[in-house]
Amino acid sequence: MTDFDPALRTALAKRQLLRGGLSLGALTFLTGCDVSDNEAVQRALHAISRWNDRVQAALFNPNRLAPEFDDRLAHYPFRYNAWYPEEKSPKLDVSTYRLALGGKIANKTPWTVEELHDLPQVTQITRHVCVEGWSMIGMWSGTPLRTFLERVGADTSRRYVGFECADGYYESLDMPSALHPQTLMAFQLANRPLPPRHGFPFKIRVATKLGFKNPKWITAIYVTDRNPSGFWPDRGYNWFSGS
Ligand SMILES: Nc1nc2c(c(=O)[nH]1)N[C@H]1C(S)=C(S)[C@@H](COP(=O)(O)O)O[C@H]1N2
Ligand SMILES: [Mo]
Repeated sequence: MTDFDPALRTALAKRQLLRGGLSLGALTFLTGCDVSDNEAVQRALHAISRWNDRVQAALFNPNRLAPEFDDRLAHYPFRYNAWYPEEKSPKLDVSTYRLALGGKIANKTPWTVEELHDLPQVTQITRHVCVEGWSMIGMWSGTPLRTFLERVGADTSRRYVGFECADGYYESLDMPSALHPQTLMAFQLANRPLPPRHGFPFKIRVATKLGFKNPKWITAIYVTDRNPSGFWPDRGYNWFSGS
C-alpha cells in the first residue's frame, strides 16, 4: 500500500536532485580525480554527502513542525520494515529490559520499562516516509525526547544523540533534531502498547526525518560531540535525511 502525496514526492525529488545533481564531468572537475578511480570517487561522494549534511543542518528550523493529520487517517496495523524479515525481529522482555545511558549525561542510571512508561506522554499523528518508496500516516504516543534528555541531565550543548538497538542497528540525530518538539520516545502506536515488530519497548519517532532515522528496539542512548553515524548512512544514505 502506498499513499504518497504529490507535494512530498516533489520535495523528495528535489532532495534527490540536490543529492545526485552533479554530472560525472562536474564530479571529475571538482574532485580532480579520474572517475574510474573508484576509491577517490567514493571519497568525493562522501565529502559531498557530508557537505549536504551541513547545508541541511544549517537550513533546519527547529520551530518548523511536520504536518499532523486527523486521527481517521492513522493506519493500524502499520507496515513493518527492517533490514531483515519480521520473524527475526527482536522480542524484548519487559522484566529484564534496561535502557542504558552513556556519554555526556549526568545521571546514567539504567531505566526499566515501567519507569519509562511513567514519563509524561503526548500523542502525534504524522507521516512516516521510507526511502524504499512507501509512506504511511500513524499515531504515536510517547515522551518528547527533549523531556527525557532534560530529566537525565543530558548536556544538550553537545552535538549529537546516538542510539543503539537490540538488532545491531544504530542511528543518531543532530542535537536540534533531537530537541525538536515532535521527536518522541514512542511507547504506543494507535493507543496500543508499541507492538514488538515496531520496536517494543520503544522507538524514536522523528517526524521531520525519513523512516530509517527512526530506530526501533532502543537499548542505549548517549550524548556525544562525535557523529555516531547510522546503519544506513554507513551504507550510503545521507545522514541528515530530514527537513
Ligand atoms: N532497530 C532498527 N530500527 C529500524 C530499522 C531496522 O532495521 N532496525 N529500519 C528502519 C526503517 S528503514 C524503517 S522504514 C522503519 C520502519 O518502522 P516500522 O516497522 O515501525 O514501520 O524502521 C527504521 N528503524
Ligand atoms: Mo525505511
